[in-house]
Amino acid sequence: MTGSDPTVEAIFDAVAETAPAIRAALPGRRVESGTANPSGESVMAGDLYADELLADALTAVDGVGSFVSEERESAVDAGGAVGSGGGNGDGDGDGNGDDDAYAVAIDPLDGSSNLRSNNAMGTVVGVYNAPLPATGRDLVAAGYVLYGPITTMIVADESGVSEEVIEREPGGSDAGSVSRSVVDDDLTLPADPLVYGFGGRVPDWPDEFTAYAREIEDELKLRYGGAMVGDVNQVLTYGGIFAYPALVSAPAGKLRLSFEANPIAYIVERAGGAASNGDTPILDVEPEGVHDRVPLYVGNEELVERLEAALD
Ligand code: AHM
Ligand code: MG
Repeated sequence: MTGSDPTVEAIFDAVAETAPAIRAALPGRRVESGTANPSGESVMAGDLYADELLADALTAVDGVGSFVSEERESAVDAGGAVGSGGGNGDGDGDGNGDDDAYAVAIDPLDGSSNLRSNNAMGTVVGVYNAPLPATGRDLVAAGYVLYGPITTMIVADESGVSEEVIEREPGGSDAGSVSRSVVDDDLTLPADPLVYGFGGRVPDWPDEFTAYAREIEDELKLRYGGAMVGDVNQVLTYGGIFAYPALVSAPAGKLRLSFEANPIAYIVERAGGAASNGDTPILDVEPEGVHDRVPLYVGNEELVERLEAALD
C-alpha cells in the first residue's frame, strides 16, 4: 500500500501484474542468452524476457515518460516529458508542471545468476521525478519484487514502507487476475541487528573493509545469497547490514547506482536505516551516467556509520 499518487500506484500495479508471468517463464530461461548488457555482463534468457515484459507493462502506464533498464543502453521513450512536476501525465498544458511524467528505472532480474542454482532473485524498481541519470533524491517511490518461496513486493514512498504478497487469483492467467495483499503496512528495521552479507572475494576487499568485516563476523550471523534483493530483504526483516563493497580490482564495486543502489537506499532510509557509498549517503551520489556503479553499504544506521568511520 502506498500513498496517494495514482501514477505510482499504477506503476506498482503493473510490476505486480507482471511478476507471476516472469516467475512462470523462468524454468525455460536458466541459460545464457549469448549477449552482454551495457555493464559488460553476460545476460541470461530470463533477464531479457523479464526486461521485455516490464518494458511493455510500464510504458503502457499513463504518467510513465520513460523506461530505463539495466539491460538497455538507452531509455525507452514512453511519451510525456519527464520532469519535476508530479507525474500525472494529464497533458493539459496548463504550465503548472503537472504534465510531467516519471522515469521508471528497472533491474528486471536482480541476482539472475541464481537462476542456475535455483535461489532467490528479484525485480528492482525506482520511480524518478527527473530524467536519468538523476540522484536518488529525485526518487518519489521505489520497490522490489522478491521471487522467493512466495512472491512478495516491498513498496516505499514518502508515506513509508510496506510488504505485500503477490498472487495470481486461482484459475486466473491474465494480468488483471493478480492480487496485492498488504501483510505489513509499516515495515521498519528491527533495532537489534542480527544478520550481515558482504559480496566480493575477501582477498579483493580493501584492508579497512576487511577489518570492519572481522568485527561484524563476531557480532552478527552471515546470510549471503548472491541476490541483493534477497540479502537486503533479510536485513529489512532481521536487522543488520548488506554490502557490495568497493573492491581493490573494482573501486566502484559491482552494483548499479540508478537501478540497484538508489532504490534500495530509498527503501531502507524510509524503513529507518541508512545507505552509504562509504562516505556519502547513496541518495546524494551524483551520477555521471545511467549505468554507473557504486559501492553499497546499507542497513541499520549504527552499523553503516561504523563502516563509514572504519573506511575513513
Ligand atoms: P545482476 O543484477 O546482474 O544479477 O547483478 C547484481 C547481483 C546482486 O544481486 C548481488 O548482490 C551481486 O550481483 C552478487 O554478486 P556476486 O555473484 O559477485 O556475489
Ligand atoms: Mg542487479
